[in-house]
Amino acid sequence: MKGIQELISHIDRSRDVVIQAHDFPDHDAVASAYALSSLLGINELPSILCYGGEIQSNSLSEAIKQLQIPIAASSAVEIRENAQIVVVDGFLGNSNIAGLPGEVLGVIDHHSPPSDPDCKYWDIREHYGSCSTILYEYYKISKNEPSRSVATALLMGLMMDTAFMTRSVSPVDLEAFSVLFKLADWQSGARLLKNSLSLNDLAVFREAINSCIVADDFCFVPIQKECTPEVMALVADFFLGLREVHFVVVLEPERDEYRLSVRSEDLFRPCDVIIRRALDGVGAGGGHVHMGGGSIPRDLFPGEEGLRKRFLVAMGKE
Ligand SMILES: [Mn+2]
Repeated sequence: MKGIQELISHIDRSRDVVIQAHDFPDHDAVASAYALSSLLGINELPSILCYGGEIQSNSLSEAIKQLQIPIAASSAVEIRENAQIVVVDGFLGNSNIAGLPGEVLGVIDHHSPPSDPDCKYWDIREHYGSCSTILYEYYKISKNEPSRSVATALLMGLMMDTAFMTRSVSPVDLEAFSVLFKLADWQSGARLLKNSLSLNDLAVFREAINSCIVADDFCFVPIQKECTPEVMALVADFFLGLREVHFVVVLEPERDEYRLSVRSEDLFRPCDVIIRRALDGVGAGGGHVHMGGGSIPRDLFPGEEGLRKRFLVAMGKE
């Protein structure tokens, strides 16, 4: 199995190592980056942690503060031309990774890649519930124990990506859960994760409840208010919690594009496949079986009803 020693064998110690979480990162991306840099640190390899875009999740910025995770926006760190970049929880073929200077040396991810990455080291485990679980295994195989802070971050990443162990959970995720649980400060972790909404977000939920269109078990939720990806994801999860609904698309406008958050409870309608089909020619997206997302530039937007129809067709319902 791949692991930290194989990654290290590709690293040139005379050049900077940069670990990059995907743009507008989530708990899993930041935890994976943090755990990887700590493990490299144990092997006397310093690294720089960064992410593209900004952090739009309150609970994530709180977690970064509390766990003292040394990560910053890529715009705020100096990255040299000859830096070696390791991307976690997403990869360059994907539209959500900021193009940084330097060479992409490695990719560690659990999303299905559009194509095989073209770099020296890659480790993609699509059947894992979180990228944090891969990093848990890197620690295990190298016989190192994550610090309390790293374990807490990893456990939060795992819990977030699996919706508290109810989605895409594989046996290794369960193992990671039980090991990390004993090492982590889960009380603080849980408090942060369970309080990611605020009263300000109620307006978005109110609008979503008023605007949703249900056809059979497909719920389409167009909202006009701009909101963070985190709130959008929670709106999507909320509708998926309705007994009659098995597939959800939440649509939200951003400055120059529309964003989508997609959820599925049906193995025969995996989010990544349906999203790519529905957005063919107008946008980009991807994800896993149970969750995914995408974006459509404003000038290609087919209209709310046009988009809803595209999803119906993609699911073979029309
Ligand atoms: Mn992830």
